[in-house]
Amino acid sequence: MSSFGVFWLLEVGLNMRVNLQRLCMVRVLVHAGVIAVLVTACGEQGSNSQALSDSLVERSGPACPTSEAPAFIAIAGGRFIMGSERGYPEEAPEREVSVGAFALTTHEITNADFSRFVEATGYVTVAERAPDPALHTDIPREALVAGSAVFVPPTGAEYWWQFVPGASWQAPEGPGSDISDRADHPVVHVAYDDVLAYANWVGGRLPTEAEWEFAARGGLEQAIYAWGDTPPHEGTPRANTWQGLFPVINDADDGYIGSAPVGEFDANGYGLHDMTGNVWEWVAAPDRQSNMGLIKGGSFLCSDNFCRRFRPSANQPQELDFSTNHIGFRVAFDADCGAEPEA
Ligand SMILES: [Ca+2]
Ligand SMILES: [Ca+2]
Repeated sequence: MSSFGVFWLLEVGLNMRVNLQRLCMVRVLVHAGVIAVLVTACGEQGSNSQALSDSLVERSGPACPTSEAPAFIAIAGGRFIMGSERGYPEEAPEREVSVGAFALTTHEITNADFSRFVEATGYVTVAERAPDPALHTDIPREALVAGSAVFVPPTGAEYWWQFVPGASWQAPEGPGSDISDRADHPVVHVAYDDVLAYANWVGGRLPTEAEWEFAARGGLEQAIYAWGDTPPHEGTPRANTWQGLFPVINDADDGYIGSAPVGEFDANGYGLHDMTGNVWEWVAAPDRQSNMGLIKGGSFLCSDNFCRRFRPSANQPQELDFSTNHIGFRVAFDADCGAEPEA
């Protein structure tokens, strides 16, 4: 499995993205007009944890919940207008799409949920696996360490995403941090294989992008947000996003600088929480060949001045073998498992 990272260097009206394929996890510094890219790690692993991962990621047959499945709600499906012509260019065109009946967990998968999975299976996430030096002879051995990307508020001209050795779902900000007081927060630092492995364990799968967007809209037709057309920051906060000037001023008017416990904000029309913000959510990737997938919903880092992708129609490309501290997921189930649609 190859691994590479994408970091966003600047977003001033447009996205300027640098694809660093085969450089894997990188640390990007922007200083005095000079961009320095430091290779720090790649994502190959030939150990038992890789074999375990492979065995848990593959699935077949209907996606029906096991006894370990978190709370979910059945959604009847239907036709809806997907996308938007009032957002970023990639959201267009608006098109009519049909979605069949399915079910979706009411919350983002939490640290407590993921802990049960790891305890039961011994699964080791992508971010926790040290790269295999034999597969990366061109990279200094000391640079091949496990870790993940963490948002670090800049104090100067440095870039705000940093590769932190040792950062993982159990240590979201790196060594010294933990999740002891975040059991009900969404799990983060999970790459695509990690979320597939968890979904398989609970009998589920990832929602398609269309299913996710249909669910996020909560029955509203072409509303800008999951609750209507009122911006998230007007009146009572409706979601955990970023208020203030990203990336330096986080007013936290919604009560949270980072992630929030799942379900802190009102559910949408289908009874689903945090389809807007808190953490981004993986949706099913059409194929694995390109190593690119999509995430939906925005996160606690999405602000009006930087990334207004906390709308149902928005999306963001994401490398499948890449993890950060603002990407999580929720799980879908098929409809033919005996659950009666409630929405
Ligand atoms: Ca917030
Ligand atoms: Ca979310």
